[in-house]
Amino acid sequence: MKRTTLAAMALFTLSATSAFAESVISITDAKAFETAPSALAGGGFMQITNTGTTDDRLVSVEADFPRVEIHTTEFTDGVARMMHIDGIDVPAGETVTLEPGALHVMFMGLQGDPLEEGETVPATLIFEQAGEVPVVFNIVKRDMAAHNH
Ligand SMILES: [Cu+2]
Repeated sequence: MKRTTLAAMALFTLSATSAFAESVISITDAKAFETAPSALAGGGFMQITNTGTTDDRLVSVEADFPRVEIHTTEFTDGVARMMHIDGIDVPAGETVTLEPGALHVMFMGLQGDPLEEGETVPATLIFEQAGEVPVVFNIVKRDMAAHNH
């Protein structure tokens, strides 16, 4: 088993729901873009790194919205279309990036309660191996390069 930092191990020990102590997931740059008042959904983005030696898979995301899904984006004739997927593989030793126009978390059912810059969205990522991994998405100003969300 690959050793990680003491801090990470200590955090992991505190996470009673984790099924396998070898699996270490770290999340960086978790963010969501502000949404228009009429938006029905907003996208969540982050980098997921698996520093362990066991392949893992993000299978669901829980947050305080009517529905939260994992989406990918497919382009057909230059038109982006989002598709609901079952999960995202995070192989051992690799980093998977969720970004606009690609894989993302979709916070759904925003009607009348848009994501606003400066707010945060606490969420729980559920992994097959690592179990529950808490994360906080920072809501930031919309990046024009990220226009399809
Ligand atoms: Cu989506």
